Amino acid sequence: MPNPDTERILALYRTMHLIRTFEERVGVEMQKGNIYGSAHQSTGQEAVATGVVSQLRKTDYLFSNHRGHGHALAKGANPFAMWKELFGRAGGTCGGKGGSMHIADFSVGMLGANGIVADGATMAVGAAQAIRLLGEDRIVVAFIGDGTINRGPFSEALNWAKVYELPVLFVIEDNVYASTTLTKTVMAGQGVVARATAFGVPAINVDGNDVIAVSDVAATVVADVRASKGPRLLHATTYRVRGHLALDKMFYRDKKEIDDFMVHHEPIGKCRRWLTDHGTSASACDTIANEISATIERAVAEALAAPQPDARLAYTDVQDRGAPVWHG
Ligand SMILES: Cc1ncc(C[n+]2csc(CCOP(=O)(O)OP(=O)(O)O)c2C)c(N)n1
Ligand SMILES: [Mg+2]
Repeated sequence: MPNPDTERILALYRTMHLIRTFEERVGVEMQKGNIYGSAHQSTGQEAVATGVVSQLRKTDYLFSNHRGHGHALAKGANPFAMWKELFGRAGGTCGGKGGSMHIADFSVGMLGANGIVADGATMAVGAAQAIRLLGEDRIVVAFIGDGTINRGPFSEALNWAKVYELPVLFVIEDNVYASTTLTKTVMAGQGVVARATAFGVPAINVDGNDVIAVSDVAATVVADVRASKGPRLLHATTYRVRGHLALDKMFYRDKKEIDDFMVHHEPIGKCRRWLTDHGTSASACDTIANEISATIERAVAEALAAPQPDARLAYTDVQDRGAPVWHG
């Protein structure tokens, strides 16, 4: 008899593949000089975005950070438009004017990546406050890096979210590094969960390399937030396989660390093992991977062939149109 969970796990497997294939191609296109600005890959971290977002509704809001491609893809952003954005082309998610660190797609609740470390946390709290004031039936999730929790706005966000018991889930995507620094060497106290608990925010650890575990734990915390029980924090431990930026040569770490992760903890292989152990054929898994490779191939080709944005649109979609006067 087929395992009742198989369809659900196959969907998680597909999303992780989409993110991995997208991110690995980012490295290739960066080397070729096709991507404007910087781009940060989330290779190795796919189970966190995939597992958490699997418990969200399209109408829920998501805030990302500088490493945001996976979050956007998991939330349903269109990879064709995302590639156009990375290449600075018309038809990109932000009209080709934002680039990797500003990908947003309001139609699926993806309210934006952003390059200012920790500001996703405070913006998420603002959105949660708006939801409360408007009486809307949705929640907010903010993906935050392990290094980011040492910035002041993170504490401010936790405090405000708890004081007003706002519908926000903070997901700490702990990939061990903050740029080139081992985060644990610059972090005081007893860790992420203890820090959240100090603010009265219930928090829980999860193996962020196990997409089924992330999805299952997220089901509980998302349900709590949805039931107006106030903010929650999920600390997902994972690993950043690539450098901080796509061009980072990673001189600050031993490559053995990466090999160890790929052999023992890598999330897509782990999920594939679950599937094949529970009756899915290897060829069915390969078909998913091949379909996704073909999609990314087409998306990249289409984006490279797309025109540059119309120069006359340079001052549209910006908050301040440049007039040197105060509009107070
Ligand atoms: C306010 C601010 N300070 C510094 C930076 C430079 N910076 C970009 S990413 C980063 C490290 C973030 O580490 P972490 O939160 O662990 O996220 P990860 O890159 O590992 O996903 C830093 C210091 C920034 N973008 N914004
Ligand atoms: Mg980190």
